Amino acid sequence: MIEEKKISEAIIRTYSERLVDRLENDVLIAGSGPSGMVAAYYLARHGLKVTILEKKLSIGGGIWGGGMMFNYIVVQKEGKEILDEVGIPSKEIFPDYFVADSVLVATTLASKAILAGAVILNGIFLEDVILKEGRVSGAVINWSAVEVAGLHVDPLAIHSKFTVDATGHDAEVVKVLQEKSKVKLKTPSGKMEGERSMWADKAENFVAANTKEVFPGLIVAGMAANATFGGPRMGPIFGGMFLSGKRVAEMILKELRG
Ligand code: 48H
Repeated sequence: MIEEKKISEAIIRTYSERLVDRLENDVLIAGSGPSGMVAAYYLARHGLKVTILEKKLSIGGGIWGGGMMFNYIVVQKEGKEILDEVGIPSKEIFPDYFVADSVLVATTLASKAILAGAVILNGIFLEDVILKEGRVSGAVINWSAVEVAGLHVDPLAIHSKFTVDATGHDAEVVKVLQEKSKVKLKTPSGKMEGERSMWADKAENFVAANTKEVFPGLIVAGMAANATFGGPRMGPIFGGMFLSGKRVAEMILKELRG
């Protein structure tokens, strides 16, 4: 006979144990868009303890909508190599313009990251960072539902060796760090430079090149890198997002593993 309280206990106990386990991380990634999930996949595959915080209930960020809800994304050769590696088929429509089904991209990247060992905590958002002795050392978190309801509920906090801002156009982690702590960022002006209008070719090169530590302990990835360092947008071409995620993993693995 199925007992209701056992269903509840199974969920509560398992989730609570996982949450306690995730109080300490090698890497915390805010945002489960393409850059965050690719970073999580490569980091977890190399044995690092990685947790993604995702504000929404659904993973994937801007992947699902493709371009204007035509649910395909475009990647170039370097991006296609990452799709190949995780087993997502793509089709070359013009030389070096490959299309992939955006629903398959979102679901496969999530599945690969989780199966590699990453944990996604959805419905939870990073509302602030832990800033100690000049280094971002973790995240202040809360239920997204608390924010939506406008409730006054104090947050909890979790530690990490590195935090990644993969929150997309809004660069929410960099923004909160700048607004609250008035720190000097490693950008030309020392502040967030802001995203520029579309120039796809320049933007795609810009994103990987500017996936870097913007403040001790805090790395920017994906559109958050362009927003932080003043790069243009690129529209629904995602190779740069994937390469940015891979670059995050390479940088952190070098730091932590040498
Ligand atoms: C937890 C949060 C928080 C928070 C937001 O926007 P994303 O898909 O991010 P990227 O940078 O990996 O990919 C960008 C791409 O999707 C895109 O928008 C492109 C290529 N645009 C080009 C153009 O010209 O428009 O995903 C970010 C994720 C989302 O799922 C948010 O819900 C989540 O981050 N998020 N999660 N804590 N504070 N803020």
